[in-house]
Amino acid sequence: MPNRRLDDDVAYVTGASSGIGFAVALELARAGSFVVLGARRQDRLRQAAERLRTEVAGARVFTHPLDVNDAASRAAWIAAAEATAGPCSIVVHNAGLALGRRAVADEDLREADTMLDTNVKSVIALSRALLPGMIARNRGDVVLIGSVAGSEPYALGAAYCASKAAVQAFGRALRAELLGKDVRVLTFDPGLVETEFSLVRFGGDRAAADKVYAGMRPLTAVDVAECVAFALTRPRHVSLDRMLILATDQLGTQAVHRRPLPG
Ligand code: NDP
Ligand code: 8X3
Repeated sequence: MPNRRLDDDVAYVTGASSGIGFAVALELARAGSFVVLGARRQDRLRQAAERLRTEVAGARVFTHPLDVNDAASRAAWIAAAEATAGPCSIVVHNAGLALGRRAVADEDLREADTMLDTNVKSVIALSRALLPGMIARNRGDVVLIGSVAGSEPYALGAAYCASKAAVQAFGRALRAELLGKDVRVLTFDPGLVETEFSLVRFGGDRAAADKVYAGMRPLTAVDVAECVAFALTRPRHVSLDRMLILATDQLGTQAVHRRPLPG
């Protein structure tokens, strides 16, 4: 079955200023979708839009600032997107982060709140805003970017792992609610993807971030984005409900094969 085109789709992508979110926006633009990009960093959003227009002839792109943790910002992003690009037919809940590697006994509660707000509560809030339209039109795709951390939790990451387990549970419950509607819920659980994720997790410490991927072959954002685009371009009666995407050098969260570094 050839890939379906997404020319009639309008994809709203959160966290599109870098990493997986940007790569998904690019793949969806290639498939013909109008893409709406949201994130907090305006300069990076502008660069993302420029790159999309350079790489995809005739790309339809709209950017607007978005802080997924701010109700007014979410409402303004959706209003601007609807006015410019049209109603959302694909939402990619990608904005997310981990902060620190800490034992629960040493947890920084502000960091834990930020992870749960960004990775879980904003997904519920944005779904509350966008789902009624999808249900009324009987047409839509809800893409959730979870993580292998949601099903294989690890020490020193409890709050992040809990947030991603919540994303998985949310997706399964939503899928059950929407049975009988032409609204798919597609959850992707990547393993180690080399993006700005670890730099953010370690507060900008480049050496600590690089160590996460040292000696192994991590996934790239494009690897994940291609899986998302593949799922979205299946015929509408096919729902790739859950996809675990690991680096070949990685066995879940517990074991990573690393080669000696040169020198
Ligand atoms: P990046 O740090 O490269 O991208 C994170 C994106 O989220 C950025 O665009 C950032 O934009 C955005 N973001 C963060 N907070 C907010 C906010 N409050 N409002 C709006 N946007 C926000 O990391 P990844 O691309 O790797 O991460 C994307 C998703 O993938 C996350 O949900 C992450 O948990 C998940 N994931 C990542 C894995 C990895 O190994 N990299 C593995 C499994 C899952 P800005 O700062 O401009 O707002
Ligand atoms: C990001 C992947 O294994 O660092 O979700 O938690 S991991």
